[in-house]
Amino acid sequence: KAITAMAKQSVTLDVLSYHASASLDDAQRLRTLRIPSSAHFSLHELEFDDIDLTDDDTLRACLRMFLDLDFVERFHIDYSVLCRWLLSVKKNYRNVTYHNWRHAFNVAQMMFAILTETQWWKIFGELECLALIIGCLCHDLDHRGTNNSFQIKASSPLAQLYSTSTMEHHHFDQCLMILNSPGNQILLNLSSDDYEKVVKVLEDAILSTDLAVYFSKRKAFIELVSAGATGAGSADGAGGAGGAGGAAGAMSAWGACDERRGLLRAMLMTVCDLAAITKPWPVERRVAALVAGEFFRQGDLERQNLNLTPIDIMNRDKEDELPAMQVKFIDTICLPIYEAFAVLSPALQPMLDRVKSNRAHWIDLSDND
Ligand code: 5BB
Ligand code: ZN
Repeated sequence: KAITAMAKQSVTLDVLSYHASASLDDAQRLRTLRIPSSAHFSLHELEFDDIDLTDDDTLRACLRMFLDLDFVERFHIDYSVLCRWLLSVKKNYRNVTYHNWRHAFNVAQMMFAILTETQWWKIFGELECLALIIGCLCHDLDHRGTNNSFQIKASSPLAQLYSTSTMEHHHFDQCLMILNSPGNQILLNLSSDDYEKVVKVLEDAILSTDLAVYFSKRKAFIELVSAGATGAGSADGAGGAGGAGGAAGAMSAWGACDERRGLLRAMLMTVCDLAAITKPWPVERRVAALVAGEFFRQGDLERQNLNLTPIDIMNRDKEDELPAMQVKFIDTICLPIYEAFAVLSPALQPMLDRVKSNRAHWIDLSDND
């Protein structure tokens, strides 16, 4: 539906006007906290679980990631500003069941673990790594627990502003607003050239978390991965002695080409966003219940407010079918991408193994009733 320029402007103002920065006092308190090592928080582990961390711990863990990736030194980030920015990011997540601060934190931890355990941080370089970590922390900002199709069906102001990737555009807007808020400007000391590069990679990264974008890029990505595995993309890896050398050689083909590296970054965002499916079974079972809770709440809203019958995944009456839905989710969305990533790095094979073992658990649960 087309709307007039003036109506669009008023929608824009309406959507973009709300923004809350964290207080200086809270930032000063965080600034004085001791920051334990990454090992203390298990930040390098692919099977990381945030369950035992307090909210303060999650903030300290984020500071640890920024320090260990050398962002604070390299980009001359004012530590007090970083503390305030982190608190503002956290504050701009809502108390929804799944798409909350904890989810964003877990996605960032997974990005940190993958970048460090595969050594891919060398392929992306500091600037893109900074954008990826900021992107993970901000990729679901101000999520309302409802998806893009709900925004369209409810003709929400957000849907009037953006007709595709509705929520993802909003997450990016929120991200930029916080980055531009006085006292929160962690990118202030970058050259204008570097600033523009980070923001472009950041936009790409956040928009890539739309499942529709993932589907549009997946085929090209998987083809490139298989081509590399059979030698077509590994001409520069010819001198590599042994498997590890060959793998590093094959990866340098991704690093050398802007387009391929962009594709890798986009797929990496999805891999981190969906990583709950790669966690040990007790974690996966717990998180799946949170996802289901949020879906069911959207279904309730559709019934109450829009007078619609929700689709099965959002219909509380179909709760029994949850295990079967998870199997379908794994087969159609998850397995192909984690298979490709296990080919790219043997360090990521454990993620694929756990997707398969979680699949067996969900099959078990769907059979036995
Ligand atoms: C996913 C795409 N969606 C538009 C329609 C439903 N499907 S699904 O059939 O693959 C599906 C996925 C059905 C049920 C699901 O959860 C029931 C508890 C899920 C599912 N989605 N399960 C999960 O464990 C997770 Br994690 C997710 C991801 C939820 C966020 C969706 C955003 C995707 C961004 C790439
Ligand atoms: Zn997400």
